[in-house]
Amino acid sequence: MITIFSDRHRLQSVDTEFYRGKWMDAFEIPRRAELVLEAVGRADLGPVIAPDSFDIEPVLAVHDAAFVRFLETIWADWLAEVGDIPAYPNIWPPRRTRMIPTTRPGAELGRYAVDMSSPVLAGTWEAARAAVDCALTGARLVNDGAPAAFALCRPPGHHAGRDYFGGYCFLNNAAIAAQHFRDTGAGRVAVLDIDYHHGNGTQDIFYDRADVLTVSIHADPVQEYPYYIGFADETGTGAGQGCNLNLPLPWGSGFAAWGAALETALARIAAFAPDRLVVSLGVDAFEEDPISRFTLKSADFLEAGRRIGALGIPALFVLEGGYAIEAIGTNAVNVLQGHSAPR
Ligand code: FKS
Ligand code: ZN
Repeated sequence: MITIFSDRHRLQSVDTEFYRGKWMDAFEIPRRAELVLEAVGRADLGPVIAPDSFDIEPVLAVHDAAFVRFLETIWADWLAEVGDIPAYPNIWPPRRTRMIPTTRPGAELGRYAVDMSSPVLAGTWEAARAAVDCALTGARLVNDGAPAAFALCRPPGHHAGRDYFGGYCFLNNAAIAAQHFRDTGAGRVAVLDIDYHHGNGTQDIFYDRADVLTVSIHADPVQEYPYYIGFADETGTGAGQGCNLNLPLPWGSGFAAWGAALETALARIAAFAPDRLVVSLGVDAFEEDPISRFTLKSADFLEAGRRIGALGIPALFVLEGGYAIEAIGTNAVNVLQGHSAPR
């Protein structure tokens, strides 16, 4: 399986993040991607290539144009007004706000940000674009006949919606790849999100569409980020009715419950009979993950990969979360090796 990796991911790097009222050592750090890359090499998974450069069109097929312009330009505005420090919102618009454009970067950040975990830096736009390029290059390889490809994306993407960012995510790599599959001939595309956190951005982007099935296994949003969304009764709307499946699980869930949810997810995907599968590959359901509360073991990720592979649908894996530094590489590569294992 080919891995697509860009070292431009390092442009998104902070030492600390605001977590439960304190500045703590950051969880979403460049070392995560480097460790996954090392594990790919150790496991002899296959070649690692740099991404091709795509133009902005596939990004605009998913994200709002004003939001994209904001992401591209906000750093310069912040730098001019505030200086060379990470850019955070200083206010959020309340409900029933008219959302009139402002002249101040702190307020514009609040218009589009959902939380405090995703500061904009000098290199954020370039890093986010590089991650999208990894996903789109992987999609191209799958379109060219590869049974699977691995987009080693960083920053992650599944919390980014049409016009919002947060949860370490700026552009929704998986959604952009799924839309790109549609725009290059796939009639139906499924997105399977196995990150510990609900893929709220991805769900939201495709919620009213019948051509893209979104399925997510995640921690109960009553207890866990991104909260408010990701409940089992969210099944899609309009033409997309029945094309979203949420499988929330309580804190403490292990492979007994998680594996059963995966079976449900895979049965739904098989019934949908997609031409392409995008897997939002987070490995933060791991038992040692420092910010998560599921108890999957490294071997469980191998089994998850096998089961996904048994679908036999050409698949693009897109890296999302996973914060147990010592195991992130093994866990991610286990899914990929399970997927490629002969059956
Ligand atoms: C609140 C602590 C939690 C946000 C957690 C984000 C999880 C991100 C992720 C992704 F895949 F996107 F990286 N912070 N301050 O793992 O879902
Ligand atoms: Zn996550």
